[in-house]
Amino acid sequence: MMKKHPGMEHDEPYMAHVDPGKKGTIVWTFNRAGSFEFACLIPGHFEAGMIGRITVQ
Ligand SMILES: [Cu+2]
Repeated sequence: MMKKHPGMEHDEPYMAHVDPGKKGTIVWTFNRAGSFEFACLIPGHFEAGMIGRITVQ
């Protein structure tokens, strides 16, 4: 989706856009255990490894 629409705004409570050199905070509340992935959606960043995994026990 981001490759098709690179100017797409990310303005959902579960998303953050952080300028280079800056910091941001997202608060996620999990209501079940499991393994969850998160990633940067800027085109090429996911492929470059800007991904992570959270394990909720
Ligand atoms: Cu990125």
